[in-house]
Amino acid sequence: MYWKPLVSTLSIASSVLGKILYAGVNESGGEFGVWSPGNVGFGLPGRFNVDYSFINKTTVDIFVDEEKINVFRVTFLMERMCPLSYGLGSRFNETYFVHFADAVNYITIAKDAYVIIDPHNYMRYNEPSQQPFSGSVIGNSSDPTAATTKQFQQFWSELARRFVHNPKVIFGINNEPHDMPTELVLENNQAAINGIRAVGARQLILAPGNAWTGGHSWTEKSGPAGEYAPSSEVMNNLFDPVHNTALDIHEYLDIDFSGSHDECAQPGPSNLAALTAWLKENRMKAIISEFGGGNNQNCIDMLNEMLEYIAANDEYIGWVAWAAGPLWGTASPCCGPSTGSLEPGGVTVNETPNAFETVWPAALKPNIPVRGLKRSGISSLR
Ligand SMILES: *[C@@H]1O[C@H](CO)[C@@H](O)[C@H](O)[C@H]1NC(C)=O
Ligand SMILES: *[C@@H]1O[C@H](CO)[C@@H](O)[C@H](O)[C@H]1NC(C)=O
Ligand SMILES: *[C@@H]1O[C@H](CO)[C@@H](O)[C@H](O)[C@H]1NC(C)=O
Ligand SMILES: CC(=O)N[C@H]1CO[C@H](CO)[C@@H](O)[C@@H]1O
Repeated sequence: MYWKPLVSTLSIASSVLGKILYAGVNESGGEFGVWSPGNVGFGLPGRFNVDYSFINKTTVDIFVDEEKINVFRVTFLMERMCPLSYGLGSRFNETYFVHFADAVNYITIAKDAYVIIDPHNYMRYNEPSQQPFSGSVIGNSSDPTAATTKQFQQFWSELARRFVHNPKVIFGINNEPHDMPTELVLENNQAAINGIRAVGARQLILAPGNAWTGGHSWTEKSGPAGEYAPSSEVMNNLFDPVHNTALDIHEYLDIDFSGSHDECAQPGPSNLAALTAWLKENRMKAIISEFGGGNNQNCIDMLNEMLEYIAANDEYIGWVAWAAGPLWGTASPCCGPSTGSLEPGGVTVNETPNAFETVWPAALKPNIPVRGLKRSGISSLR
């Protein structure tokens, strides 16, 4: 419905300005407050602005008006959107949905930026108390408590139907699937795409791979015994009837790619090279929707190096740093305790300036192609 073929002058302009269409931050918080090993159901449904929250509108204003970014990835928890008593599917908790939609509408309508809708669930549902490892893998037919792939499709149909008239949303299918058959990641991704397209929604979709959707391991097997196929063997079978699906890639620069260490040891360009070649070969695009490095000169250099690499390779259409969000406080969502979050106005545990005042101006802001970013029209690959 919002599909418009791009006129040729636009494509010329964008090739002059570079291909990075989206640049921004994660807004993490909607999935908070459920961690409690052995205490199933802890934090559900949760209290808005106490256990969970989506955005601080003042900091969204700062990011859009002063920092000139054009995209936010807004996380939520599927067990809150679809309470366990309803099951995964088309029946939502309308209270939770209204708070989530308020965040999405603020960013997309009031601020005219894009939002990546992110069910932060690791392709699992029903038991988030030890995420990312707890919960039943969606579509696991040997697990009677698992939600089915069909239910996941119904969930996505309903979510897309509610945003079908909002051209500035982007549908992120799920955060970081891992330790499951890669063919099942594909099957669930395809079900989500089918569900979204079935209601007439034509906006950009982001599909994750297996193994935490890591860019560096895209062409490698995963699982404790290497039993799961590389994402590269499987994800080129995705089919989108409107050709508006990109891959959703995460890439942290620390030793084990987890984003939990201060030091950076994994260079973006060489670690992404195999993925880049695969994307080129398969004529696909990707967005780096989570990445980060600590508050130190080596990480700042390596972040700049990765973002320059992303800008130089047309296979990448954007990046979204991890993470801002209203509930981090002095906690550090990425890269060691002394780094802090990207939330404007915050400090670290040591009461020193957080990453918004250190890493952001040194390594992220300089890489925002302010004039080249997509500012209008339906979310798309180009
Ligand atoms: C829906 O969400 C609200 C707000 O978190 C909560 O108070 C309410 O109990 C939830 N309802 C169900 C059925 O989970
Ligand atoms: C699927 O469920 C079975 C039975 O609960 C379990 O043994 C298996 O590990 C599950 N598979 C995955 C990928 O989680
Ligand atoms: C929202 O952000 C502003 C600017 O950093 C800050 O002054 C305010 O306290 C924040 N509000 C909440 C509820 O965290
Ligand atoms: C790198 C990092 O800290 N990632 C964490 C971000 O927050 C989610 C929960 O919202 C964690 O699961 C990730 O590990």
